[in-house]
Amino acid sequence: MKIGIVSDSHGSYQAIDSMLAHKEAQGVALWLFAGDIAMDADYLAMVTDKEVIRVAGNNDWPGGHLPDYETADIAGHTILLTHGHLFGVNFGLNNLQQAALAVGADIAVYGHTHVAVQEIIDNVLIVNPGSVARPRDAANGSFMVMDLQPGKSPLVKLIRI
Ligand SMILES: [Mn+2]
Repeated sequence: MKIGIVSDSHGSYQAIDSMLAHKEAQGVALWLFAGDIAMDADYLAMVTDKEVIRVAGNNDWPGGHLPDYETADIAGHTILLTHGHLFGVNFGLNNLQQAALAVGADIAVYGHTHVAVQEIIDNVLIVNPGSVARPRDAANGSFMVMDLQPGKSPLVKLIRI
């Protein structure tokens, strides 16, 4: 199953449109939105007609209607989705990795830093798709697609829009 992962669009529907127009976004069956901001996730769900699993970012406070964490069981894998600020991701990924283990997740997805990351720490795959609108690691925004198959390691691709 091909899933899309996006974060930190910060109000740019244009960035979301550019992402959706990319050939790598074709065939995505489900989206994960790692926060900042909630209305953008609503927009993504509206224009794609796909399920968008979403969490709140630090800029969705106060008044956000979204949870701080979600877990999703997809194609034999368990994913912990969270924005990351509550786990201090600017200072390291250990807290996030521990949280994933605590909920039985083999994959953790976060955002917040606007820097794309793909790393395996003690059997937990940790990914950050970067920011689709305000990247801090390159000139162009980014998102990820992940192919999930039962019993196989996830295949992750970082895409620049
Ligand atoms: Mn943030």
